[in-house]
Amino acid sequence: MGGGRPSGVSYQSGPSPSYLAPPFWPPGKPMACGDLGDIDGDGRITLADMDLLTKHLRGERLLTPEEFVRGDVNRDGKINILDWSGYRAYLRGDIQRFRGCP
Ligand SMILES: [Ca+2]
Ligand SMILES: [Ca+2]
Repeated sequence: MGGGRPSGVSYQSGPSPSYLAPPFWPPGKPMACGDLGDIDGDGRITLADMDLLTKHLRGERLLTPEEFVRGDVNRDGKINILDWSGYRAYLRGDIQRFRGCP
């Protein structure tokens, strides 16, 4: 079960998951506040972060406690579809800040 993955992690500039990436989406955005939303710690909010959240929701790769905190973009203490929707809105430019921003 589980099998720890190295925390450095492997999201280079490979193809984005097509189900998450309609062509009009930007490749990534700067962070809105602190490190909130930057699950993989590369300094930007990108589809790679959203993909980690998706994998967590699917149970394919659970977030570490640190990743969990960064991925809980509405800061309700849970990771669920509301956070996923927050990423989508942020990456699409529908919102300028995550709900969890101070
Ligand atoms: Ca990131
Ligand atoms: Ca949440």
